[in-house]
Amino acid sequence: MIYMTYSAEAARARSSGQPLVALESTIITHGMPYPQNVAVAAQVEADIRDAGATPATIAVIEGRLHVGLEPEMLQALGRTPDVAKLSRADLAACLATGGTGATTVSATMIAARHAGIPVFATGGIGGVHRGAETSFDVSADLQELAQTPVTVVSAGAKAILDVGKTLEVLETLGVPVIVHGQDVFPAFWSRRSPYAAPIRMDDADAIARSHAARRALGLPGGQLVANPIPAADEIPAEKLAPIIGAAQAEADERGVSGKEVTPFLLERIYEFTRGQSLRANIALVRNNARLAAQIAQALRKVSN
Ligand code: PSU
Ligand code: MN
Repeated sequence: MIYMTYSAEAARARSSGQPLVALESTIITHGMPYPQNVAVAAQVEADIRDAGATPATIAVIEGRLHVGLEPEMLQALGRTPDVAKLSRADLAACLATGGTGATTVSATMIAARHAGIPVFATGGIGGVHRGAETSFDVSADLQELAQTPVTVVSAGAKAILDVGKTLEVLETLGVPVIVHGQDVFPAFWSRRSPYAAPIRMDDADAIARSHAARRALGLPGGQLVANPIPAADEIPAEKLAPIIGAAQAEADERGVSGKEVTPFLLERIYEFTRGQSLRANIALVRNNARLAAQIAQALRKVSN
Protein backbone atom coordinates (compact mmCIF):
# COMPACT_ATOMS: atom_id res chain seq x y z
CA MET A 1 0.00 0.00 0.00
CA ILE A 2 2.69 2.46 0.97
CA TYR A 3 5.30 2.82 -1.70
CA MET A 4 8.64 3.24 0.03
CA THR A 5 11.81 3.87 -1.87
CA TYR A 6 15.22 3.72 -0.21
CA SER A 7 18.16 5.56 -1.66
CA ALA A 8 20.99 3.30 -2.81
CA GLU A 9 23.11 4.15 0.22
CA ALA A 10 20.22 3.79 2.71
CA ALA A 11 19.42 0.37 1.23
CA ARG A 12 23.07 -0.67 1.57
CA ALA A 13 23.19 0.49 5.17
CA ARG A 14 20.03 -1.44 5.98
CA SER A 15 21.26 -4.69 4.49
CA SER A 16 24.64 -4.45 6.21
CA GLY A 17 23.19 -3.33 9.55
CA GLN A 18 24.89 0.07 9.57
CA PRO A 19 23.33 2.87 11.67
CA LEU A 20 21.10 5.35 9.85
CA VAL A 21 20.11 8.90 10.78
CA ALA A 22 16.88 10.36 9.37
CA LEU A 23 16.73 13.99 8.19
CA GLU A 24 13.67 16.12 7.48
CA SER A 25 13.04 17.98 4.22
CA THR A 26 10.90 20.94 5.32
CA ILE A 27 14.05 22.60 6.59
CA ILE A 28 15.23 22.47 2.93
CA THR A 29 12.02 23.68 1.26
CA HIS A 30 10.63 26.06 3.88
CA GLY A 31 13.48 26.78 6.27
CA MET A 32 16.28 28.09 4.04
CA PRO A 33 16.48 29.94 0.70
CA TYR A 34 17.62 28.31 -2.56
CA PRO A 35 20.43 27.59 -3.44
CA GLN A 36 21.97 27.48 0.05
CA ASN A 37 19.28 24.99 1.13
CA VAL A 38 20.55 22.32 -1.29
CA ALA A 39 24.19 22.90 -0.39
CA VAL A 40 23.40 22.71 3.32
CA ALA A 41 21.35 19.53 2.92
CA ALA A 42 24.26 17.86 1.09
CA GLN A 43 26.74 19.12 3.69
CA VAL A 44 24.66 17.76 6.57
CA GLU A 45 24.48 14.37 4.86
CA ALA A 46 28.28 14.44 4.47
CA ASP A 47 28.68 15.31 8.17
CA ILE A 48 26.67 12.22 9.10
CA ARG A 49 28.84 10.01 6.90
CA ASP A 50 32.01 11.53 8.39
CA ALA A 51 30.66 10.76 11.85
CA GLY A 52 30.18 7.08 10.97
CA ALA A 53 26.48 6.77 10.08
CA THR A 54 24.36 6.89 6.92
CA PRO A 55 21.99 9.79 6.20
CA ALA A 56 18.40 9.26 5.04
CA THR A 57 16.65 12.48 4.05
CA ILE A 58 12.89 11.91 3.98
CA ALA A 59 10.35 13.36 1.52
CA VAL A 60 7.29 12.36 -0.50
CA ILE A 61 7.87 12.49 -4.26
CA GLU A 62 5.02 11.70 -6.61
CA GLY A 63 3.22 9.58 -4.08
CA ARG A 64 6.21 7.56 -2.89
CA LEU A 65 7.75 7.81 0.54
CA HIS A 66 11.47 8.30 -0.01
CA VAL A 67 13.86 7.25 2.74
CA GLY A 68 17.11 8.76 1.53
CA LEU A 69 17.16 11.00 -1.55
CA GLU A 70 19.52 10.64 -4.49
CA PRO A 71 21.47 13.90 -5.06
CA GLU A 72 19.38 14.90 -8.09
CA MET A 73 16.15 14.43 -6.11
CA LEU A 74 17.47 16.68 -3.35
CA GLN A 75 18.35 19.31 -5.96
CA ALA A 76 14.92 19.15 -7.57
CA LEU A 77 13.09 19.37 -4.25
CA GLY A 78 15.22 22.30 -3.10
CA ARG A 79 14.60 24.42 -6.14
CA THR A 80 10.88 23.74 -6.59
CA PRO A 81 8.83 26.64 -5.24
CA ASP A 82 5.66 26.03 -3.19
CA VAL A 83 6.32 22.41 -2.28
CA ALA A 84 3.67 21.14 0.19
CA LYS A 85 4.64 21.06 3.87
CA LEU A 86 3.54 17.74 5.34
CA SER A 87 2.79 17.01 8.97
CA ARG A 88 1.02 13.99 10.53
CA ALA A 89 -2.25 15.47 9.25
CA ASP A 90 -1.40 15.42 5.54
CA LEU A 91 1.31 12.77 5.03
CA ALA A 92 -1.08 9.93 4.17
CA ALA A 93 -3.24 12.15 1.94
CA CYS A 94 -0.17 13.21 -0.05
CA LEU A 95 0.87 9.56 -0.55
CA ALA A 96 -2.68 8.59 -1.54
CA THR A 97 -3.03 11.32 -4.15
CA GLY A 98 0.40 10.92 -5.74
CA GLY A 99 1.58 14.29 -4.47
CA THR A 100 4.99 15.69 -3.61
CA GLY A 101 5.82 17.25 -0.28
CA ALA A 102 8.49 17.99 2.29
CA THR A 103 8.19 16.36 5.70
CA THR A 104 8.18 18.35 8.94
CA VAL A 105 9.42 16.90 12.21
CA SER A 106 6.12 15.06 12.85
CA ALA A 107 5.90 13.46 9.39
CA THR A 108 9.63 12.63 9.38
CA MET A 109 9.30 10.84 12.74
CA ILE A 110 6.41 8.76 11.34
CA ALA A 111 8.45 7.85 8.25
CA ALA A 112 11.60 7.10 10.29
CA ARG A 113 9.70 4.76 12.58
CA HIS A 114 8.16 3.05 9.57
CA ALA A 115 11.65 2.52 8.14
CA GLY A 116 13.08 1.32 11.47
CA ILE A 117 15.33 4.37 12.00
CA PRO A 118 15.35 5.41 15.67
CA VAL A 119 17.27 8.72 15.41
CA PHE A 120 16.54 11.90 13.52
CA ALA A 121 18.48 15.19 13.30
CA THR A 122 16.94 18.59 12.63
CA GLY A 123 17.38 22.26 13.52
CA GLY A 124 14.50 23.23 15.73
CA ILE A 125 11.18 21.58 16.47
CA GLY A 126 7.83 23.27 16.15
CA GLY A 127 6.15 24.17 19.44
CA VAL A 128 3.69 26.50 21.11
CA HIS A 129 3.57 29.82 19.26
CA ARG A 130 3.44 33.15 21.03
CA GLY A 131 -0.19 34.15 21.48
CA ALA A 132 -1.29 30.49 21.34
CA GLU A 133 -3.80 31.26 24.11
CA THR A 134 -5.89 32.97 21.43
CA SER A 135 -4.58 31.46 18.14
CA PHE A 136 -4.35 27.83 19.42
CA ASP A 137 -1.21 27.47 17.25
CA VAL A 138 0.57 24.47 18.74
CA SER A 139 2.76 22.40 16.41
CA ALA A 140 1.85 18.79 15.70
CA ASP A 141 5.53 18.04 16.46
CA LEU A 142 4.79 17.98 20.20
CA GLN A 143 2.05 15.34 19.94
CA GLU A 144 4.30 13.30 17.69
CA LEU A 145 7.09 13.25 20.25
CA ALA A 146 4.52 11.91 22.72
CA GLN A 147 3.59 8.95 20.55
CA THR A 148 6.31 7.98 18.06
CA PRO A 149 9.47 6.31 19.41
CA VAL A 150 12.17 8.33 17.66
CA THR A 151 14.92 10.37 19.34
CA VAL A 152 14.95 13.84 17.75
CA VAL A 153 18.14 15.89 17.97
CA SER A 154 17.42 19.64 17.81
CA ALA A 155 19.03 22.86 19.03
CA GLY A 156 16.07 23.46 21.35
CA ALA A 157 12.97 25.39 20.47
CA LYS A 158 13.19 28.40 18.19
CA ALA A 159 13.00 31.69 20.02
CA ILE A 160 10.10 32.62 17.70
CA LEU A 161 8.03 30.27 19.89
CA ASP A 162 6.85 30.65 23.45
CA VAL A 163 9.64 28.47 24.83
CA GLY A 164 8.18 28.29 28.36
CA LYS A 165 4.79 27.07 27.14
CA THR A 166 6.50 24.62 24.76
CA LEU A 167 8.38 23.06 27.69
CA GLU A 168 5.18 22.91 29.76
CA VAL A 169 3.33 21.03 26.99
CA LEU A 170 6.24 18.61 26.53
CA GLU A 171 6.16 17.89 30.26
CA THR A 172 2.39 17.34 30.18
CA LEU A 173 2.79 14.94 27.26
CA GLY A 174 5.53 13.01 29.08
CA VAL A 175 8.26 13.75 26.55
CA PRO A 176 11.80 13.58 27.97
CA VAL A 177 13.65 16.80 27.16
CA ILE A 178 17.37 16.04 27.36
CA VAL A 179 19.84 18.90 27.12
CA HIS A 180 23.24 17.85 25.87
CA GLY A 181 26.12 19.06 28.03
CA GLN A 182 24.67 22.02 29.93
CA ASP A 183 22.12 22.89 32.63
CA VAL A 184 20.14 25.44 30.60
CA PHE A 185 17.68 24.72 27.80
CA PRO A 186 19.09 26.21 24.56
CA ALA A 187 17.10 28.54 22.30
CA PHE A 188 18.12 27.56 18.76
CA TRP A 189 20.18 30.57 17.59
CA SER A 190 21.34 31.20 21.18
CA ARG A 191 22.97 28.78 23.62
CA ARG A 192 20.83 29.89 26.52
CA SER A 193 17.14 30.39 27.19
CA PRO A 194 15.75 31.53 30.56
CA TYR A 195 14.70 27.91 31.27
CA ALA A 196 16.55 25.15 33.12
CA ALA A 197 17.33 21.83 31.42
CA PRO A 198 14.61 19.33 32.39
CA ILE A 199 17.20 16.51 32.05
CA ARG A 200 20.93 16.83 31.33
CA MET A 201 23.10 14.19 29.65
CA ASP A 202 26.71 14.64 28.62
CA ASP A 203 27.21 11.93 26.03
CA ALA A 204 25.56 9.98 23.23
CA ASP A 205 25.77 6.68 25.14
CA ALA A 206 23.53 7.96 27.93
CA ILE A 207 21.00 9.29 25.43
CA ALA A 208 20.97 5.91 23.64
CA ARG A 209 20.54 4.00 26.92
CA SER A 210 17.63 6.24 27.83
CA HIS A 211 15.99 5.58 24.44
CA ALA A 212 16.43 1.83 25.01
CA ALA A 213 15.13 2.04 28.59
CA ARG A 214 11.92 3.70 27.42
CA ARG A 215 11.44 0.95 24.86
CA ALA A 216 12.04 -1.70 27.53
CA LEU A 217 9.41 -0.06 29.73
CA GLY A 218 6.94 -0.16 26.85
CA LEU A 219 6.56 3.62 26.83
CA PRO A 220 5.28 5.15 23.62
CA GLY A 221 6.84 8.29 22.23
CA GLY A 222 10.31 9.59 21.61
CA GLN A 223 12.87 11.84 23.22
CA LEU A 224 13.72 15.44 22.45
CA VAL A 225 17.45 16.13 22.60
CA ALA A 226 18.40 19.82 22.78
CA ASN A 227 21.97 20.35 21.64
CA PRO A 228 23.26 23.92 22.11
CA ILE A 229 24.57 25.75 19.04
CA PRO A 230 28.42 26.00 19.05
CA ALA A 231 29.50 29.16 20.91
CA ALA A 232 31.31 30.60 17.88
CA ASP A 233 28.12 30.61 15.82
CA GLU A 234 25.48 31.80 18.26
CA ILE A 235 23.49 35.04 18.05
CA PRO A 236 22.94 36.48 21.52
CA ALA A 237 19.30 36.37 22.66
CA GLU A 238 19.32 40.12 23.40
CA LYS A 239 20.18 40.88 19.79
CA LEU A 240 17.44 38.65 18.44
CA ALA A 241 14.62 39.65 20.78
CA PRO A 242 13.61 42.90 19.01
CA ILE A 243 13.99 41.27 15.58
CA ILE A 244 11.71 38.39 16.55
CA GLY A 245 9.23 40.88 18.02
CA ALA A 246 9.14 42.84 14.76
CA ALA A 247 8.71 39.70 12.63
CA GLN A 248 5.88 38.47 14.87
CA ALA A 249 4.14 41.86 14.76
CA GLU A 250 4.29 41.77 10.97
CA ALA A 251 2.85 38.24 10.88
CA ASP A 252 -0.01 39.31 13.16
CA GLU A 253 -0.69 42.44 11.11
CA ARG A 254 -0.83 40.49 7.85
CA GLY A 255 -2.97 37.73 9.37
CA VAL A 256 -0.44 34.97 8.63
CA SER A 257 -1.79 31.73 10.12
CA GLY A 258 -1.54 27.93 10.16
CA LYS A 259 1.47 26.31 8.57
CA GLU A 260 2.55 29.60 6.98
CA VAL A 261 3.60 31.09 10.33
CA THR A 262 6.94 29.33 10.87
CA PRO A 263 8.29 29.84 7.31
CA PHE A 264 7.16 33.48 7.33
CA LEU A 265 8.95 34.27 10.60
CA LEU A 266 12.15 32.46 9.55
CA GLU A 267 12.29 34.38 6.28
CA ARG A 268 11.75 37.77 7.92
CA ILE A 269 14.41 37.04 10.55
CA TYR A 270 16.82 36.04 7.77
CA GLU A 271 16.20 39.40 6.08
CA PHE A 272 16.39 41.44 9.29
CA THR A 273 19.70 39.80 10.33
CA ARG A 274 21.10 40.02 6.77
CA GLY A 275 21.75 36.31 6.65
CA GLN A 276 23.32 35.90 10.10
CA SER A 277 20.37 33.75 11.21
CA LEU A 278 21.02 31.41 8.28
CA ARG A 279 24.71 31.01 9.14
CA ALA A 280 23.75 30.14 12.70
CA ASN A 281 21.06 27.76 11.46
CA ILE A 282 23.59 25.92 9.26
CA ALA A 283 26.08 25.57 12.11
CA LEU A 284 23.52 24.19 14.53
CA VAL A 285 22.05 21.66 12.08
CA ARG A 286 25.55 20.33 11.32
CA ASN A 287 26.28 20.09 15.03
CA ASN A 288 23.03 18.16 15.56
CA ALA A 289 23.79 15.81 12.67
CA ARG A 290 27.11 14.85 14.28
CA LEU A 291 25.50 14.14 17.66
CA ALA A 292 22.70 12.16 16.01
CA ALA A 293 25.29 10.00 14.21
CA GLN A 294 26.95 9.23 17.56
CA ILE A 295 23.58 8.36 19.13
CA ALA A 296 22.74 6.08 16.18
CA GLN A 297 26.00 4.19 16.71
CA ALA A 298 25.53 4.02 20.48
CA LEU A 299 22.00 2.67 19.98
CA ARG A 300 23.30 -0.25 17.95
CA LYS A 301 25.48 -1.25 20.90
CA VAL A 302 22.67 -1.06 23.48
CA SER A 303 20.21 -2.97 21.33
CA ASN A 304 22.61 -5.84 20.57
N1 PSU B 1 13.34 24.49 12.12
C1 PSU B 1 13.95 25.26 11.19
N2 PSU B 1 13.34 25.44 10.02
C2 PSU B 1 12.15 24.86 9.74
C3 PSU B 1 11.49 24.04 10.70
C4 PSU B 1 12.14 23.89 11.89
O1 PSU B 1 15.03 25.78 11.43
O2 PSU B 1 11.66 25.06 8.63
C5 PSU B 1 10.21 23.34 10.36
C6 PSU B 1 10.26 21.87 10.86
O3 PSU B 1 9.96 21.03 9.78
C7 PSU B 1 9.18 21.80 11.91
C8 PSU B 1 8.20 22.80 11.34
O4 PSU B 1 8.64 20.52 12.07
O5 PSU B 1 9.03 23.87 10.92
C9 PSU B 1 7.15 23.23 12.34
O6 PSU B 1 6.12 23.88 11.66
P1 PSU B 1 4.76 24.26 12.43
O7 PSU B 1 5.15 25.32 13.39
O8 PSU B 1 3.85 24.76 11.35
O9 PSU B 1 4.28 23.00 13.09
MN1 MN C 1 1.58 25.88 13.61
